[in-house]
Amino acid sequence: METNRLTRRRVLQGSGSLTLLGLAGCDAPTGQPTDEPAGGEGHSDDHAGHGDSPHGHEQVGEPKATREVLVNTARNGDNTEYHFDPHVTWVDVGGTVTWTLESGSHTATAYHPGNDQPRLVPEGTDAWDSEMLSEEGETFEHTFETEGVYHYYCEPHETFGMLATVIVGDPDLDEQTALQRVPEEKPEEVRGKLEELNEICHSILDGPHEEETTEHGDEEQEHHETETAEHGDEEEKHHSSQTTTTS
Ligand SMILES: [Cu+2]
Repeated sequence: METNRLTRRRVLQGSGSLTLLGLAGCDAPTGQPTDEPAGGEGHSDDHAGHGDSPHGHEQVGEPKATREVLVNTARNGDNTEYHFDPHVTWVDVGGTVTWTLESGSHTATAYHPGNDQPRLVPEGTDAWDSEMLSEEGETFEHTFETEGVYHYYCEPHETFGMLATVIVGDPDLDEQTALQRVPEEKPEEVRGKLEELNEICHSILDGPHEEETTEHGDEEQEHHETETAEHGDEEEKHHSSQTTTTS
């Protein structure tokens, strides 16, 4: 219990700014542009650390028949960042997601036993794997026939937190394999990202006023103050050891 809690806190901290961004974006998926133009801007300034775009969380407001996810490597000063953009995308049952490579070399690979991974996708679904996408504009698509939450990752960059999620239909999150267990054997960066993705799934599907959401918000704040420095270091280490292995 104690350990769990600690992990969870670290995890929340590690991805604090992102989570906030995600939640903020999903808070007002419909009426956000007209209501608070100035406030909105102030908000993103607060989390400038994570860069330019809001990662399209605002667009996740409803399921669609087709969705596109951009896959890229971005330079942010000395750091290299790897992204599925948006991190969480939402399609109808029977809907299709198309991944388009913008830069770098990446895969979109389901957390599925068929890909030698723990199952973080619904039971009874097939394994899918784009294999390496390395030419700009190259695409991979998958059609999702089964309602549920699907976590997936990039093969070369999983351990740097290059993970993302497809939500299909309107699943009951309490019954989703993907949200039931964060695999203990995964490194912290991966577990942290999974926790973050789970939070975003809840914020999208539970609505903004659930008790859960408020509770996490508090934890996160409290937490922010204590460990920021430590995390900063970790991040640096990460990115610099990374730079050599890519592109
Ligand atoms: Cu990648």
